[in-house]
Amino acid sequence: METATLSLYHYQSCPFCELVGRAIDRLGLPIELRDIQRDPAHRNALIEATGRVTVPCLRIDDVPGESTWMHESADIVRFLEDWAS
Ligand SMILES: N[C@@H](CCC(=O)N[C@@H](CS)C(=O)NCC(=O)O)C(=O)O
Repeated sequence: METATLSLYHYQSCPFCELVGRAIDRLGLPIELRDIQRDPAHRNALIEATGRVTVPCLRIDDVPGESTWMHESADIVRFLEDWAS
C-alpha cells in the first residue's frame, strides 16, 4: 500500500458516495470521511479547491503542501483498488 493521506468528501444520501464507501469498507482502507452537509468547513474546502460542490471527491495528500482532488466515483474506486494492492 502506498503512503498518502486520503480523505473522502461526501454526504450521506449520495448514492455515488455510497458506492465509494462500500469500496473503502471492502478494501479496509483508513480514509477519513468528510461530510460536506454536516461540516461547512469541508464544503468550503471542496469548493475552494475544485470550484464545485460535487461529491464524492477523493483528496489525496502525498506531497507536503499539495493536494490532488479526484471526482467521479468509478475513477475513485479504481484508484483505491490500485492504492490498496
Ligand atoms: N458521475 C459522478 C456523479 C456525482 C454526482 O452526481 N454527485 C451528486 C450527489 S449524488 C452531486 O454532488 N451533485 C451536486 C453537484 O454536482 O453540484 C460520480 O459518479 O461521482
